[in-house]
Amino acid sequence: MTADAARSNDPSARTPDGGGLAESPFLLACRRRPVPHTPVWFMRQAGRSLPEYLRVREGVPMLESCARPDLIVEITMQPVRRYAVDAAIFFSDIMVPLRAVGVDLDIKPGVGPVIADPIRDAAGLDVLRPLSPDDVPYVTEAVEGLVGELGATPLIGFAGGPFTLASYLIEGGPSKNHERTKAMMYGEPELWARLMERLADLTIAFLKVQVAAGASAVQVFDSWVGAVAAQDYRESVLPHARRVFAEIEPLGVPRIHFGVGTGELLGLMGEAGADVVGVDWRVPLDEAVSRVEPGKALQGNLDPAILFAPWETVERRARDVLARGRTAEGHIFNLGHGVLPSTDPDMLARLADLVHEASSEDPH
Ligand code: 1CP
Repeated sequence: MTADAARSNDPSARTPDGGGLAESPFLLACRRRPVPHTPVWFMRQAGRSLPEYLRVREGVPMLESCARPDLIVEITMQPVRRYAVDAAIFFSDIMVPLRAVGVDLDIKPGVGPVIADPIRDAAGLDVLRPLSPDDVPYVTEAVEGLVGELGATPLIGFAGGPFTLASYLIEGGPSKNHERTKAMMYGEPELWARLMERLADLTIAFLKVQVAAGASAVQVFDSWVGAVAAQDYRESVLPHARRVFAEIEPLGVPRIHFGVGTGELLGLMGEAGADVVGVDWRVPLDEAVSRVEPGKALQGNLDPAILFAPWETVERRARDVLARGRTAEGHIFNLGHGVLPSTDPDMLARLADLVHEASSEDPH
């Protein structure tokens, strides 16, 4: 495969057999087309719970591992080798583009992202300059390498959503209540809008780099946006989310929009323009269908904590998710949030197999 083919947005150009990728169950389900079985992948499937991940990460700080194409390729491939997943997710972090434009931050083990100088005023915005592909050459190189290795398995690129990025930048790190973030959103709407515009620009640019290098789909993780009431989402977040999805649309890849605790926001998150709305475990998928406008596929939504219960319970709950997912125009099976770090990898392996077996008996 040539580099040009890898960079093309025509999926059929990317596999030696000329069509395997376009016919992948994951991409078909994103497009609400019939599938031979319900596709499955797991948010945060790379890293965290895998012993082979912990081995290759030994002594390598998180942000350094995200800047090394050899490690990115290896870690992205690890869950694909282990589980019968229908898609790979690029190994990176939502903070990588911020670091790449010069935000002084670290990802501390056991804590998460920590920002040296939180953004609290207009002068703080200056650090958020536009991202160019030259800022993240390791992303381009790793995506190109992965597309070659993955063959007919699609690669999902991702970026953080503007609210979630804003929260880390304003709070200075992980936050339970997002109080400073909301204080700016409610109290300084012009400053908030300028910050959100710059973050949306970064998200768009980071997704474009991944798609240009060959990613077949993208997911926007606005993980913490469920902290916002619907009316505030509509006024203060939706315009920015809408711009992200509108600017990615011409690239021709499916776009997934995910957040946690977003039951009250599912309709608005659909309105933001993604092809697929991610649903956490709090809202059953058949109920989510009625909250999201027609013309969307759904992704989700087994509670990641279920994987700590006996297999019989996992199986019963997974079959229930599949049955409810059949009421959607397209369904991609996933957890309701990321794989929890102490999850037994064998449970995920059995779950991926079950999803395939149970859904091919009764295809969507
Ligand atoms: O499958 C994968 O793990 C792929 C890579 C991936 C993804 C998709 C990582 C690696 N991070 C992310 C996205 C990400 N990062 C999100 C959105 C997904 C989600 O909601 O879970 C968020 C909120 C972050 C921020 C972040 N980075 C946190 C959360 C902290 C908090 O606010 O509670 C943490 C702990 C990190 C560090 C991180 N990112 C990724 C890994 C493997 C790690 C652990 C760091 C380490 O191993 O040292």
